[in-house]
Amino acid sequence: MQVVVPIITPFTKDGKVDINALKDHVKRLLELGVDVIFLNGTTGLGPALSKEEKKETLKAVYDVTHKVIFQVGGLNLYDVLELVEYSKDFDILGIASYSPYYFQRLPEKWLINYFNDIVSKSEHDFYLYNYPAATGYDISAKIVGKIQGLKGLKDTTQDLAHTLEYKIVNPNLIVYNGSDSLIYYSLSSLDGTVASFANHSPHIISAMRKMIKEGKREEALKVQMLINMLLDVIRKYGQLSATYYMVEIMLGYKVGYPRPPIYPLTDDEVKMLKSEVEPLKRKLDDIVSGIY
Ligand code: ELE
Repeated sequence: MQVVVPIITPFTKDGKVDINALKDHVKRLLELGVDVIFLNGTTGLGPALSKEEKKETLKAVYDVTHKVIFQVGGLNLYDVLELVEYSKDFDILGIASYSPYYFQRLPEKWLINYFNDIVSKSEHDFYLYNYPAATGYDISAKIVGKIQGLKGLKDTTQDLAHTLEYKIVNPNLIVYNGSDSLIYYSLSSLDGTVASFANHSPHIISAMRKMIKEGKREEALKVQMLINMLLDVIRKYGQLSATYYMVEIMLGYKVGYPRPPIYPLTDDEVKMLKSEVEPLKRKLDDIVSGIY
């Protein structure tokens, strides 16, 4: 029942990675029950980071914890393999990659080659990040069987049956679902959740995990429903940007800014976000207080 956070990448106002903010954020999330840091994912704006920035984030986070999955994917395999090589100096849990994206109608064989090329060069365990809505490719359970030496997989779809299929085909795979709206189900029936929500509400997910462990299913589901209501609010403001501001609203500290084209929210938007979140936050606080 692991809680994995696809961590945001904090930037300064002028668009540089804010290393100290990143390290502080990691420390805080670990204290609040997060088990693993997934670096350079979607929420971390992975596709918008340079190769050098990806190295920089690994180095920074590694100072705080070794419980890291380092996402290396990209559209230039030579850059990807450079990051794989770079990761060898770090004693981390594993590396990960999404599919090559943007270019459509790539033959399935090329997608398999891409992942096999990464696995064959890596000394670390490999986790596949399947996010069909973003990449245009669904690396299904059937295709995954053709990739050698896979340790685990993060499936970002709203379809739990799709995610479970990987477990059916290979019970030894570590399988996570990456949708915030399915955290309860991922914790209950998979190896855990990769939740962008854990950036600002790790204590709420930790409390939910405890409820599930203690058999308090109805209470845990109530938390999931409130999370879904909160997601509806957050998404109106642009989830990738709003997540930064949610950290201050939920946890009380600032984590820097997103970087355009993920634009920062205006002061008015932050105020509105806060006022819409507050009533739901109070309800969640009531349910989880004392539990975590
Ligand atoms: C999810 C995204 C998906 C989390 C990452 C993640 O950021 O790397 O809104 O469900 O499509 O993939 O947060 O967001 P939705 O693993």
